Amino acid sequence: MLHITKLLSGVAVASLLMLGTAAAQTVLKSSDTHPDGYPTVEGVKYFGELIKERTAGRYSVEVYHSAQLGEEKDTIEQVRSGVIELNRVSMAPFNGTVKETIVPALPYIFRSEEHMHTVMDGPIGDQIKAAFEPAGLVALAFYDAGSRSFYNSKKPIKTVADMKGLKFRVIQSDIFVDMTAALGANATPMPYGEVYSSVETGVIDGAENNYPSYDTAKHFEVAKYFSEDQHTILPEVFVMNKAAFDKLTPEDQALFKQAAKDSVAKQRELWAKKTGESRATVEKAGAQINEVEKQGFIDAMKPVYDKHVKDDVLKKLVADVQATK
Ligand code: GTR
Repeated sequence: MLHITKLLSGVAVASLLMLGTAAAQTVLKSSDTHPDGYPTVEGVKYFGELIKERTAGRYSVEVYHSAQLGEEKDTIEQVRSGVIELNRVSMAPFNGTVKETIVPALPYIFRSEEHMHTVMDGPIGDQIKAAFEPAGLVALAFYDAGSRSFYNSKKPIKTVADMKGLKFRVIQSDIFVDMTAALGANATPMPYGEVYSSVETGVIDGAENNYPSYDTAKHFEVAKYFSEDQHTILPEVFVMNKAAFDKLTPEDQALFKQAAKDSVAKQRELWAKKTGESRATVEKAGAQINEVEKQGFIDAMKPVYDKHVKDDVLKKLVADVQATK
């Protein structure tokens, strides 16, 4: 080997070595609707660094942020069909296909972010993760997304009565449509990327989201009243195409799961920091933040539970979440 190397020029050796490395590498594609630097994007990048390091470069991840691969619903189809291997999305668009995701999407199901963590880090979270498999996906991790609240261009919402007649964009899930209707307002599900211009042109009065989304998508520029009703504390999900996951060796599968788990701690840390920063940014830019009489909102949710928590599996899950301390 040594004298063969001697026969080849330095350049040829270098390119041979590079070819060798390239052949052994698999780059997994991951999508995210958020811009570079957003906590979910950084969480997945961290996962990528961990698997690269732990597989000695055999696997790495390329994150296509800023909706480069399309709006969330389209990218869900891409990861289910294997066009991309990974995706970080909200769980709300899965409410119609993976019924267990209904539970964390229910308004006011979680008493606090700590309660959500306890539930989703435990056996209930495992049951929800397992429910993704028939949809062709392996749920690798849940990431923080804080709480979602309504914001609009017209006025502060203090009580349920203030919601009357307002038009909101909601995330694409029937639960969110029915929740908004139960509060006396109108809901239009539409892709995230259309929210800004729809509020700007008056097609809708506002939307609902957490502070980092309200900030980074610049929705505060067109809808300055942010009312903290905190209707959901729905975590994000980081998924992998099941066929791609099944192709990994059992050792690599364990390694991917561990890296995903390790990325959760990182993402939560980044999330907490970003939430505070975003709140400060929007306030500085003129957003009017107000507290809401939450009990009225909670009381109005009975029809949503009655309609969506129908079968025994969901009833038990809801009871189990409520019983979790
Ligand atoms: C964000 C979430 C995104 C997307 C967006 C939306 O909070 O992180 O994945 O679902 O909300 O409302 O469409």
